[in-house]
This record gives sequence, C-alpha cells and structure tokens, in this order.
Amino acid sequence: MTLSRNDLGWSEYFEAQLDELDDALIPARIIGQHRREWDLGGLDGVERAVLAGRRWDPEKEAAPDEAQPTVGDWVAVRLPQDHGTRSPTAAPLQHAQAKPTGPPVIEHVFRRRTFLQRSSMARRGQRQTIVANVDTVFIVAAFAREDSHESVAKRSIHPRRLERYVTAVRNGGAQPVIVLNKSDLAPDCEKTAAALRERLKNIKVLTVSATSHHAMDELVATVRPQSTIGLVGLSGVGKSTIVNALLGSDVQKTSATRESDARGRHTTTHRELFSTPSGLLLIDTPGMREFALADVTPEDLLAFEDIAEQAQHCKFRNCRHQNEPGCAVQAAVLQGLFSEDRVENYRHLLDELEKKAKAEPRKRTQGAAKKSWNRKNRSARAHQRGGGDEEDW
Ligand SMILES: Nc1nc2c(ncn2[C@@H]2O[C@H](COP(=O)(O)OP(=O)(O)O)[C@@H](O)[C@H]2O)c(=O)[nH]1
Ligand SMILES: [Mg+2]
Ligand SMILES: [Zn+2]
Repeated sequence: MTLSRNDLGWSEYFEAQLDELDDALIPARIIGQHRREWDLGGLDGVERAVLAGRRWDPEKEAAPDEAQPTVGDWVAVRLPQDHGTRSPTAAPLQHAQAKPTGPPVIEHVFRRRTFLQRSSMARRGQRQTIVANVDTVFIVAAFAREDSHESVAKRSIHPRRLERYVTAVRNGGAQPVIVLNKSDLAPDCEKTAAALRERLKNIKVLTVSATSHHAMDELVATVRPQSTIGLVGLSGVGKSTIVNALLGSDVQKTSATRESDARGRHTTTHRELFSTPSGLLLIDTPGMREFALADVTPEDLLAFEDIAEQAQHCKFRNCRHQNEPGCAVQAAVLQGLFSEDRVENYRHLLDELEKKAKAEPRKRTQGAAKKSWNRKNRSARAHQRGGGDEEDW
C-alpha cells in the first residue's frame, strides 16, 4: 500500500517550511533507516534514498547527528531525473554520483516538531535522535514472571529508568505514556501501576498484555487519531508484539525471550514506521541498553518538578539534598512526601547534567570532532556486526 503525504502526517508546520526550499525538491517522510540509507514514504512508492554528501561536512553542520535524518523526519529529496541540474556543491554520496540515475538524494531535513534524543556516555555526549516528529512515545516496560531469574526481574519495571525516559520524551516535546506490558504474568500488576502513577504524577500509566490483546483499545484511546507514536524500551519487553497487535497482523518479527538471561534475540534491528488500519503511525525501535539524557537543563526535569520546587527552600543554593543542614528535600522525605529513591534519581540526573556541562566545550572543537566522530561511528558499526544486539550508542 502506498501512503500519501497526508496519510503520513504532513501538516501546516511542514508546509510552511516548503517555501524556503528549492522548487525541485520533493517532501517525503523517513519510514525506515538502514546503515547509510533511508526508506522514504509519501512518494509514488517506497524509495530507498541516500544522503547528499555535503550533509556530512562538519564545517557546515553544528553536530554530526544534525545531518542525519532519522525515522519520522520529513525530508526534501531530489529525484534521479534531476541529476543533470544539480549544483556541484550538492553532490550525493560517492556511489550515487557515478550513476546517471541513482537513488533519490536527501538534500534537507525539515525542522522537527518533536524528537526523542539520547546521548551516550560511551560516545562522550554524542547525541542521537531516535525518532522525530512523534506526538506520543509509548515507554514500554514489562512485568516478569514471579519465579523468574534475578536478571529478568532486574530488567523488568524499573521506576528510575522510566523517569529517565519520561524526562527525555518531554524534553523533545512529545507526550509520554508508560505502557506496562505482559500484565498476564503478574496478578498484582495493578498495584505496581498505581504506585507508578503516584510517583510519576500527571503521566498516564497503563497495564496491557500484547499477546492476549488486553487493554489494547485503552492504549489506542491515549493517543489522537492519525498521530505518530514511537515505541521505546529495553529489548524483550514486547514493543514489536504491541506493534503487531495494533497493526492486526504480524508485520514485525518478535523473538522469544530466553528466560535464563532475559536476552531476547532482538529481531528488531532497525527503526521502522508502520501505519495501522485506523491510521495511526507507529515507529518500532530496537532495544536500548543505555539511555543518557541529551540536552537537558535542570528546568527540563519535569518528572521532578515537585522536588525541584521543594529544593528552592533548601538553606544552600547548591544543596545536594544528602545530609546538608537545612535541606528542605530531606525534610520532605522524612515527612513521607517523596521517596528517598526518587530523590536519589533526581540527584543522579543533576550530576549527569553537570558532567555534561563540563564536557560540552571540548565536544564542539570542530576538526578534531570530525575525526573522533568517524572513529566512534566505525566502532559502533563494528559492534553491531559483531553480534551486538541492542543499539549500544
Ligand atoms: N506473556 C507475555 N509475553 C509477551 C507479551 N508481549 C510480548 N511477549 C513476548 O515477549 C517476547 C519479546 O517480544 P518482542 O515484541 O520481540 O519484544 P521487543 O524486543 O520489545 O520488540 C516475545 O516472546 C513475545 O511473545 C505479553 O503481553 N505477555
Ligand atoms: Mg522488537
Ligand atoms: Zn537540599
């Protein structure tokens, strides 16, 4: 089935950006991402495109990742028949350049309405945009069988991890919904959900079971019709199974989780956008081992608004809320207003922000940044080839 631009969520926001572009460029949405190629939707059929070579030039781009279109992005492409008229500065990647009729070339990425980014400590704060232009992000976690191995339990519902996701989702302007999957495995799943709702005020928390199709309608009811939804969460939590349940067919491969070590076979290897019969757009992603925050300021820690507010009453402006005298946050913990665990997570996030702030100036040094980025990119790919299962950067 060929999806039109409107089916894919084209809106005024993007239409308004068209004026700034060369008339020969055609808008399309990225619906799949491969190593250095992207699948385009909204054209006559699905097309595999490459990125214009100049977009890799670090002198012209503020950060390498900003040159990278990601799934959900709207891009402007030049179709092959225009090859003769293209200016020399707009040369596509080498293999596309040699042919008279190559693949479409992505010349421009539209300003994003929303995004979900992470940065990786392993990559020294290098940002990666996981999905773009999503209205809602389903943050998926899963219940584990009561008698499951310790490592399985560890990978199951983890409030701190969920808070990190919530912060990142809100920071990119999308709406988070926490989806606790595999409710069939946990008789007291509602108790866990209630505790999470109490902790993460104002955030929707749903328990569902993708395999037994429990609460799938409620899940759909949390989003606007025709909207774009990204699914994130660790491998094996059931993201692809949820996608299949909402699509009404097994489009995404899922994998049996090996209960012994909680590691599935990670059949979802790249990000891809699907359209459900009712018109929702779903972006499935591979699991993510690491989820550091990208571009967050303390004010952005919306999941901790109440603690931040309380912290204004601390005696010392740089209070770490541990055992400083006159700490209003610790006082609130003693009164049972916040859990110690949440405060610790809050402190942890602030530490991360501080560390990032210190590392930032070095990252921006241009020439050196290009080399080190290339190296990191190579090692990330080598890691993937070496059987690395989750996206590890
Ligand atoms: N018991 C149970 N198992 C589920 C449920 N949803 C998914 N699974 C199983 O969990 C495993 C991993 O699912 P998958 O969708 O591949 O996870 P993903 O890595 O997050 O995409 C598969 O064996 C699924 O059948 C559920 O609601 N209940
Ligand atoms: Mg999957
Ligand atoms: Zn304090």
